[in-house]
Amino acid sequence: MTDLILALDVLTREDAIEITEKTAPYIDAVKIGYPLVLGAGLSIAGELLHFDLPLIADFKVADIPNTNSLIAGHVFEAGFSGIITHGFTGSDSVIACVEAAHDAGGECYVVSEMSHPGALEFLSGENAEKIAGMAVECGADGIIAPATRPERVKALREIVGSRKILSPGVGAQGGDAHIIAPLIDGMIVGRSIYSAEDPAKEAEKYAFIRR
Ligand code: OMP
Repeated sequence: MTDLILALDVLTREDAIEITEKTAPYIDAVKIGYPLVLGAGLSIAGELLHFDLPLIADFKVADIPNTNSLIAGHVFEAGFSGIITHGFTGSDSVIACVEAAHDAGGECYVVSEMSHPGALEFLSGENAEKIAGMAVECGADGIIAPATRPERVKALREIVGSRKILSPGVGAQGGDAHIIAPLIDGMIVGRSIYSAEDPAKEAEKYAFIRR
């Protein structure tokens, strides 16, 4: 069974509420980040909590430990239950996010390998494997790994064991839900759901991964 995580990268409060309301029966969590928070304000998190779904903050936090702690503090105070942080900043920065998450009873996921083509320049291969290993050592709850490269997800699974793997890249970026879902714990899908004419119907198409 794999969770379906809606990447809600819409730009207004109205669109965010409408799409979450329509898709809520078919999804397991909502991930929001800069596009929506810069458009609608951090208070959108409190509004989305009414749908009773876990909220993941995708700010890909990438700063010094103190700044990471301050950012993560805001995130968990706003009601999120998970945070996505970058890992290339090093273990002290990652630990700052992990500690803030765990203090709040939440989870921290570390970006290990990204899904877009440019990731192959820096955030892939040996670097990604080093980051995944470090994420485990730092006590992170999981990693982000690319649905666009299932063979890489398999390699990273060898490193993270039973920690969660959340994977974006299905749909608009070309990843195949049938291939990736059995390998991961959470499938992150954005545009193919929220840009669809009928987002609920589109989300329901992924019901097979949740069984
Ligand atoms: P769609 O491509 O529209 O399905 O959205 C994918 C979502 O996952 C977006 O919110 C991206 O910011 C995010 N994402 C990636 O696409 N690739 C990554 O490597 C990492 C993330 C992420 O951390 O969520």
